[in-house]
Amino acid sequence: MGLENIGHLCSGFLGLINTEITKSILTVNGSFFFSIANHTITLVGLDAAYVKPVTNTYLVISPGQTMDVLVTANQALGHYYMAARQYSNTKPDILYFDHANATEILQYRGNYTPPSSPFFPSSTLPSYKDFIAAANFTTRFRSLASLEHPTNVPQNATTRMFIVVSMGEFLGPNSSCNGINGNGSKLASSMNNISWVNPPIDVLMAYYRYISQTIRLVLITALPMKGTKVKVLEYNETVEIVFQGTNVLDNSEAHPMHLHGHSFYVIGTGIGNFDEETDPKGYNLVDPPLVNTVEVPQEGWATIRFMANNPGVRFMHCHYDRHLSWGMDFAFIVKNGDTSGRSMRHPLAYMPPCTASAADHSLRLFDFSDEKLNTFFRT
Ligand SMILES: [Cu+2]
Repeated sequence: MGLENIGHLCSGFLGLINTEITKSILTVNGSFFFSIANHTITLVGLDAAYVKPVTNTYLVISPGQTMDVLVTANQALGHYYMAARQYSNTKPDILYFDHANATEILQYRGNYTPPSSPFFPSSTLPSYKDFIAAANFTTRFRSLASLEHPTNVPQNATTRMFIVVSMGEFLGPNSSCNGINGNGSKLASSMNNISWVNPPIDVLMAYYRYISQTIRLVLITALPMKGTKVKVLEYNETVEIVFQGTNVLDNSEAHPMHLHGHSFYVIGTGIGNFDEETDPKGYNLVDPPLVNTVEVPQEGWATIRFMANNPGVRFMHCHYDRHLSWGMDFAFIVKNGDTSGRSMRHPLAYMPPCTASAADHSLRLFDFSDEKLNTFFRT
């Protein structure tokens, strides 16, 4: 934050980054509401791309997201709190999270007697569980889509993926964990039931040496499989991903999905199970926001599209640290284009030999074709 000495009627620029500092699980590794007492704020950028201005009395920001916000100092000379508090998008009965407010003071320049205590945005900072307030803000994002800043939304997709993002558990009868049901289990996260395991060598070197067969994935259950799975994309493929949240283990929450190396358009989002017949009819292919993190809503879905034009290994993961470390991750390998400027560099000729076994180099490819939509939610 940086509005501690602003002139009257001046406009200030505020860059907000949710850095998801991990103090402990369920404390500050979360989404946040933000508001400034007596002032409106105008969102003009998301993840370094312009959006049509959104003026509001508060905002909500997910882990990993960045926002550019304008504030005009048009109130009486004084001191005003800028305050943030957690937006807890878990079940209503989960209350053991950090309820502290993070604050700084917006302080006007000039000759005046400051109040004994700054004003606090009591009426505009939403409450911790205000799902409606969060949705009312995030559903207003639109790209600028002007002549100077046009959009380039893929109108069709050459690769379609349906990815279920879910919580789960690993059973461990000999574990020292009490587990979520007292059964010694450990919490897990997964994407299409695969809980990511960091490979013993880097994925790019594995790609240069070995690629094995496509596999079919099992349906989503509370017991994911551990694995290191990647999806290989041709250069310039247009990719569509539908992310579907679940209520497995009665544990639905939002997941801010983040892609390395590419921005993507968020063309649709909704609550409940994605309907492949009706939901695509509501896609925004004109001015969707261009971002690198999208929050898949609690018990809902989100659809993104992007062009795979940045060769390399591109990690995709939930930006909640705990979900990332529990396995809600996978990687794309974007293949080279037709020129050296559109290609990864070759590995160095004098790269030291890898000591991992050949089996460790074997990566398997996602195949989403057998997924059944109606199995993802508990009944
Ligand atoms: Cu997550």
